Amino acid sequence: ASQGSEISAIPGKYSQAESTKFLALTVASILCIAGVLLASSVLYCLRHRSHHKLKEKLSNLGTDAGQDATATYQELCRQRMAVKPPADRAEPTSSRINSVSSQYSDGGGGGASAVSPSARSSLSSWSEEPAQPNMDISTGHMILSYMEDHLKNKNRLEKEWEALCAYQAEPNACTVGLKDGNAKKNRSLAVVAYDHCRITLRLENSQGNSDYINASPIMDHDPRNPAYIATQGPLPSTVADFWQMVWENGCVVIVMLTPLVENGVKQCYHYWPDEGSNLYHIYEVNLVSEHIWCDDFLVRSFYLKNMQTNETRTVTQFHFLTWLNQNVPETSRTLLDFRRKVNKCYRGRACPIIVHCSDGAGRSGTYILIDMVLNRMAKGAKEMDMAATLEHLRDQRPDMVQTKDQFAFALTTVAEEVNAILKALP
Ligand SMILES: *[C@@H]1O[C@H](CO)[C@@H](O)[C@H](O)[C@H]1NC(C)=O
Ligand SMILES: CC(=O)N[C@H]1CO[C@H](CO)[C@@H](O)[C@@H]1O
Repeated sequence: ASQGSEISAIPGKYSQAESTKFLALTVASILCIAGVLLASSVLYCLRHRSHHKLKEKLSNLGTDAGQDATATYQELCRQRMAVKPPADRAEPTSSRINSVSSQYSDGGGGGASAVSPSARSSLSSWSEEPAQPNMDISTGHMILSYMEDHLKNKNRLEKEWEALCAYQAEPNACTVGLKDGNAKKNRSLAVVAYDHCRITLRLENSQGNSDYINASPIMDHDPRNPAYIATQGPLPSTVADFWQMVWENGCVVIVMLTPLVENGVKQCYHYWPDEGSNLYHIYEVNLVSEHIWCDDFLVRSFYLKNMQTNETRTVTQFHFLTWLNQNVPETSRTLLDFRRKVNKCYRGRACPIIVHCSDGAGRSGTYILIDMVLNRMAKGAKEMDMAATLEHLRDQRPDMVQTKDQFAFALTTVAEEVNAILKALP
C-alpha cells in the first residue's frame, strides 16, 4: 500500500511542479506582452510628439512668427522679395492672353481653323493643387536639420555659391555646338550643349543637314532615361528642330518659364500657332485649347502630327508668364502650384519633360533643381544636398541656375513644399 501511495504521489508531485512552471511561464509571458505594449505606446507617443514638434518647427520656418531662430531665414526671404520682378499684375486675367499674343511681331500666321472661343477661356473655378502628403517623418527631420544648418551658418549659402561658381564640369567640350552652321542655332554663347550630353536629331528627318539642337538630356539617377530635356527657347530658324525633338523623344509635356518678350528683348520665338495649325517642316501643330489658370501661368494643349507617318500625339504646354530672366518668381507658392499642375499632368509617364526658358539654363536650371530634389524626397531619399545636386546638373548643361538669388530661391521653395506636405499629413 505504501508503494502504491508513493506511486500515486509521484504524478501528483510532478503535476504540481508542472503547474507551478506553467504559472510562472504564463505570468512571464503576460509581463512580456504588457512590456511590449507599454514600450510601443511610449514609442508611439514619442514619435507623435516629435512629429508635432517637427511640424511646429517647420511651420515656424515658413511663417512670420517673429522668432530668433527664423530671423535669418526671413532675411533670406526678404532679400529674395527685394529683387522680385516688376510683373504687371494690374491687368485683368481675361485680357492677359491678348496682351501676351500681341507682344510679338514674329508670330506665326493663323492657320485654317480657329480655336473655338470656349476653348480659350479663363477658368473661373481656379483652385490650388493640394500638396501630396507622401513623405516619411525621418525624411522630414533630415530636411529640417539641413535647413536649420543653413539658418545657423549664415555664410553657408554664400560659401556654397562661391564653390559652385568655381565648379568646372569635366568633360566640357562644346565643339559640335560651336561648329560653322551650328553656332547660329545658339541663343547665347555661354550656354551651348556639351558634346557628351546633347540631344541629337535624326538626320533623315531634320530640316537642315545637322543633328544639332541646343538641348541637353538631364538625368537624375538612370542614365538611360533622362528625366528632363533642358533647352533654349526656339529661334525662328530652329522651330522645326524643336518640334522634331519633341516628336523623336516621345515628349508630351513642355514647361515654358519665360515670357516671349521682356522689356522689348525677345526671349523666345512664338513656336506654336496663335490659332488653328502651323506646319513646321513635317510636323503639324494644332492649337486645341488655351486655359488661363491665373495671372502667373496658363496651359495650352496641342495636337502634334507627323505628316510623314500620319501619327499624332497630344502635347501640353505649361507657360509661366511672370518669371523674368536672371530673376526669381514673386513667390515660391505660385511656382509650387505650377509644378504640382505640371506633375499631375505628367504622372505615370516615362518620357522626359521639356523645360525651357530663354537660354535654357537659369530659370530652367532652377526649376529642374527644385523638381528633382522634391521628387527624390517623395521617393524617400535619406539625404539632401542642393549644391551637390546642382553640380550634377551642371555636369550635364552649363550655367544651370545663374544667380545666388535663384539658388536661395530653390532652397526656400523646397523648404516651403516640405512645410506644406507635413502640414497636410494626418
Ligand atoms: C497619310 O494620310 C494621307 C491622307 O489621308 C494619305 O494620302 C497618306 O498615304 C498617309 N500616309 C501614310 C504613311 O499613311
Ligand atoms: C556662338 C554663336 O555664334 N552664337 C550665336 C547663336 O545664334 C544667335 C542667333 O542666331 C547669334 O546671335 C549668336 O551669335
